[in-house]
Amino acid sequence: MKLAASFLLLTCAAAPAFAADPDAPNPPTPPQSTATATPKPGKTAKKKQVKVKIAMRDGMRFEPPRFVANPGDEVSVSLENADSTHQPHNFLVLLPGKRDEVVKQSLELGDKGPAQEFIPVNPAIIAHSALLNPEGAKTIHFTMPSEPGIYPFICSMPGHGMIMYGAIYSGVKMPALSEDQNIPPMAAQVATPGGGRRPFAQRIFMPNSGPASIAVALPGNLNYCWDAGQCRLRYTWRGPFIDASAHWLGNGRELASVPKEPWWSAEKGKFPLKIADAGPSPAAKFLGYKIAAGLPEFHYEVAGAEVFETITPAPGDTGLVLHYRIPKLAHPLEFSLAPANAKIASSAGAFDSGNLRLTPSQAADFTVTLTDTTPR
Ligand SMILES: [Cu+2]
Repeated sequence: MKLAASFLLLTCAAAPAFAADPDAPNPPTPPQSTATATPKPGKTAKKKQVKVKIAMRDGMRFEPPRFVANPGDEVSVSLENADSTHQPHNFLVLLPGKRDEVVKQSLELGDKGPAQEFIPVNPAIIAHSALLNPEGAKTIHFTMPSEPGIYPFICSMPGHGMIMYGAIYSGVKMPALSEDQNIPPMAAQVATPGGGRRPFAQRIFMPNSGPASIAVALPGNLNYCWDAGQCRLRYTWRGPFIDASAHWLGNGRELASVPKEPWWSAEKGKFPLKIADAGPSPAAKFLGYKIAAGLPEFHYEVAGAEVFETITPAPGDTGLVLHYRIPKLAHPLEFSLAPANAKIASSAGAFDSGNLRLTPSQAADFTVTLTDTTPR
């Protein structure tokens, strides 16, 4: 008993100190914007400043391909030419809707191009950098115009602007990365772990989950977040996989963002498995996972029993199937899951108001199916 108690204490002490909600130990605000408000000195509020770092990457890409500002903001963009193929690039900010026009005009500069550093004369260019040679770095400053809108930015080197562009969302809502028509399709793919491949598993910081989370894109159109700290499925959503641009660009501790509302989320603080007649279960202990056919099989321990869990899509993408293997169980297993928006069924035993009791031999190999009942 004493051992079990000190283990629990240790588990608690290891939890992050900022966890106001034990189920959401990550900082609650997803990093939607790189904008930082200047603290108000005394009575006068200063203009908001937006500081962004943008790298010019191989394959003629700006990274990140987009950012958020507001009309009137003072914007500084620190540019770095990180293109390992040694191409020079520049950075032009344009008025909304002027991308094609300025790209075409820069192509028409012809022999005059080099002398003008490939920057045409056009009032639609509201700010620009000089040409950045390989490994060059420069910071440019400009003020966002008072009109809200989607302000394109481009590289105007001949042949670059057609694919090397991005967008500033100024006072305009930014769409999900995968649905953004104002950035190159390649840019969205690069910021999606796996580049749109399914199945795909990514260890990453996820919103509304513990710091040790694994996001999984299943074949079809379902995705889920599994919390390795708590050894359980946290939520599942349909549609595009996660957007990791904030994570890749930040210090690596930023949260990925989930583009769609989950159709099912686990109940807070409730672990689904309990070994019956074995007293209160200590916290589940994560033992690792392996990838088989692209899908992770999670391995953990509950009250001395080893559990193997794999999650697959239900036929027709109607929901998720949780496959459990608990090979050496000495006592019956109690299983409970909050239905939320799902209909829950099992391959053995029967759910009685969300609770299932299985004999050790039934628990050796069983599935639980969560069927999505939300209107689609
Ligand atoms: Cu370029």
